[in-house]
Amino acid sequence: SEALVLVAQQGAVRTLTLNRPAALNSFTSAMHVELRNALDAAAEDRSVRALLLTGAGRGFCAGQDLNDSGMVPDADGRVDVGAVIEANYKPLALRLREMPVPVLAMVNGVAAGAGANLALLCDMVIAGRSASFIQAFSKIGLLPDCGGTWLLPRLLGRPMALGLAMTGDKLSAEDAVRLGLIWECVDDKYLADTAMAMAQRLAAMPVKALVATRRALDQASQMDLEQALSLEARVQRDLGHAPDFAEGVEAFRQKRVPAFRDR
Ligand code: T3D
Repeated sequence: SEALVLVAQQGAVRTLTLNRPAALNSFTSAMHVELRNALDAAAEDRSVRALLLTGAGRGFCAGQDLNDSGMVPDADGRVDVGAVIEANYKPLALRLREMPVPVLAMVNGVAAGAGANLALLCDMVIAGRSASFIQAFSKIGLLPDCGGTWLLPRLLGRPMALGLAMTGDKLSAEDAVRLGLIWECVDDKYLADTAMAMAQRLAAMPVKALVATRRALDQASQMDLEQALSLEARVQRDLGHAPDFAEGVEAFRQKRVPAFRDR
């Protein structure tokens, strides 16, 4: 049977493509397993220096597949949605935030429910003009999962976060840029080239420092200034001892392009 997650590599950029286009790449348990395995393989492979996440066909990801067998009611006649979150969405979200390389979402179409928050968990999001983001959860009596409750108020502030989560209204890619929710929106025909160019650009950068930056930003958001300054000193000390820093400074002095290798 065909892979539910397609894996490809161009240079140092690993591309993972959710591949259930007939159901807008919504998540089954089987697709979760394949995505976890693909993320683990990318994390372990030193030749990978950036990750690009996208969807096959006209959608990015429509969240949980509402027809998947995991959705079948238990003996009490109730669906254990919490178990699905613990088993599948929580490990996915943590894996994405702990990837040892920058992670870029290329949102090629609708991103709904957990699919929207999957994109927003990534380090950068580039969307096609026809793409959209929908916090679909409220319409079926759930709350935003896959990190939504944590991400949305941080990214948008409480008013927009709650408004989008309560209404489940569709947010266009252009509005998502305007709100600062995503990095960029480009015409659909330029999406693949634009996203790959950005992924290649990140892959050529000091990846170890980029990942340390992601981690420090998230940690500092829970700190006061003094704690954040101490965190910066601690992380900067480590980065300053890493070969990439020596290479960056030497390349600057020699007026040449640096060759970064750390990961
Ligand atoms: O266990 C748990 O539930 C816990 C996890 C929860 C996390 C979640 O993600 S909850 C939210 C689940 N997602 C949704 O509620 C979104 C449902 N989908 C939609 O609202 C719409 O499909 C979209 C707005 C995303 C797109 O609309 P549109 O008109 O462009 O496409 P469509 O015609 O609705 O969908 C195309 C096909 O994909 C269609 O199949 P068909 O009729 O051609 O055979 C549709 O049924 C299928 N599809 C879309 N989303 C899902 C889906 N099939 C299963 N599950 C889906 N989520």
